[in-house]
Amino acid sequence: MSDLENLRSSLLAEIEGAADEAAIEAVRVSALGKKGSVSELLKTLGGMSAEERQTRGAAINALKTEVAEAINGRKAMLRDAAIEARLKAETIDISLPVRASPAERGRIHPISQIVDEITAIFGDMGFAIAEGPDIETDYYNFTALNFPEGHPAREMHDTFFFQPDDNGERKVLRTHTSPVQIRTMEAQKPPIRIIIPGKTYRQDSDATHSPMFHQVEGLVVDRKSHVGNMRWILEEFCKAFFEVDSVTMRFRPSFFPFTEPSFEVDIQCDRSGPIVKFGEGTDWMEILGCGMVHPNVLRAGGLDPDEFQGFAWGMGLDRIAMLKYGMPDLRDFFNADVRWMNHYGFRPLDMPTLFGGLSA
Ligand code: 2U9
Repeated sequence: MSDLENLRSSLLAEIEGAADEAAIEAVRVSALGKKGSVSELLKTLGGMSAEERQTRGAAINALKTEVAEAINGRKAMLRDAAIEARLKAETIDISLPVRASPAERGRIHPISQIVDEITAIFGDMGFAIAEGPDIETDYYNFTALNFPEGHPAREMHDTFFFQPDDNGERKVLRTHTSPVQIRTMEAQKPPIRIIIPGKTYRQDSDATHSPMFHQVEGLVVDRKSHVGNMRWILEEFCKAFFEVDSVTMRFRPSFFPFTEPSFEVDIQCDRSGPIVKFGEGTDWMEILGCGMVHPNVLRAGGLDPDEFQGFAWGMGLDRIAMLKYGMPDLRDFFNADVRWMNHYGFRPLDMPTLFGGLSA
């Protein structure tokens, strides 16, 4: 085989074997570059006789053309293959969402979560939700609830008063959700089973008190409702709410103008560790107040106390949320800090239910 044929077959083999664009470029430089094997051969033409140049020159030029074409062909093939591979690797699924949907990114505030949990528990026991205005009359907030004019308990509520209107009536920001029970008794006949979650207002502010806070109250009115029914309902509620199999509760005598007898209720717990554990331990923690609805309050709701009797209870939601979810400062609840919400908030699609779990 002549030297040209040798060079041709070795260059064509190298071209064929070049695996990527960098390799084929290296072959091009080694053959057709300034000091490439084919270029060096072309340089020898100058020293040849005219006759030799005609045959040898034509052969070298033919080799150069063939090698250049083979290189270009291989280069184009490798470029197409590289584009093909990149397209495959960079495939985009355009059906995927660009960013997480609001339902995945948003968070439910712990207070809303607690309201949803309590609603699920009492809803399961046949209670309805009742609501009423945040701005109340003095009558619904105090008088109808058996707070006599000038009674010291009115002062204990640290009420926010509005300026008197043209009739001299002074509206208030409701200090409890209890006016809603009066409005419900006026509007519907017993049996009544309602819970009233909502915002309430008192002039008080520190790490555990906020001027706007949240309560849930409950009311049952029927012909024969009694303290035993109340105790059972509150025990069932506490077991479900604190997600434990049993609770021990203590009913201490107390005083509220709107109930008689009245009780403050403690739940047994273990406060020795960093978080309070319910359903075990030797400590007590007050969680709610309750009592049998005072006859004057039934009368204010348009009901005859000789015919109907009822019981009611009230609970501060903010403190209960702090206890259940280990949040140390109440003021964070109302700071609208997204980082706090991301940490303590709940996923919107994890709705609290008794069968699926309240807070799991
Ligand atoms: C009507 C009749 C009776 C609601 C009740 C309590 C006891 C009670 C406090 C708990 C902590 C308020 O948030 S708190 O400071 N509430 O102890 N509430 S009985 O009794 C009613 C309500 C309406 C017509």
